[in-house]
Amino acid sequence: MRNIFFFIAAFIFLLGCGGDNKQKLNKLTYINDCESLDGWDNNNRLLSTENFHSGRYSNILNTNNNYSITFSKKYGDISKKKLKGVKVSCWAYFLTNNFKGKVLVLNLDSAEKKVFYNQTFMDKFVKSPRTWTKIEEEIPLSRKFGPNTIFGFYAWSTSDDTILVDDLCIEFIED
Ligand SMILES: [Ca+2]
Repeated sequence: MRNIFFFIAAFIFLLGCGGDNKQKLNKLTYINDCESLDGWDNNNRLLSTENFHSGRYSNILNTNNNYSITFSKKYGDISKKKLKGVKVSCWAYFLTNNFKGKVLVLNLDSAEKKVFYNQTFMDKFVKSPRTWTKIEEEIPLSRKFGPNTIFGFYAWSTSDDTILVDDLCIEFIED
């Protein structure tokens, strides 16, 4: 019976960010539930054990810690195909009624310059404080990028109010 539960858990994990897109069954989805930060930049990131969406940890954003754990990976190490878009998501927990000033950032850099930047504003999604809310946006990419382009993804706070984020996910959608 235990094996069945493991199989179901593994299958749910493979589905990625949620939904039924076949793309999520390959290695184009990167998720961090804040339980293990191996492979993600975790410089001085604050973790909360008091409130979380999954497991036992979430990531605290406040005045002194403006950035969440950060995904950073070279395009050539993600896919050899042209991308038609990227879906970013996380779960967020606001402690106050001020929903402004918190964003998910998708940032693409080449060696020479910034090549693409998108902010997903959390206040479009959050309806009430002290409840976990899913923040999600599919960002179309119309141009081609070189294999050395770095895809960066993180949550960013530009206001003083403390929030928690958990289950950060970035999914690459091939053309
Ligand atoms: Ca978690």
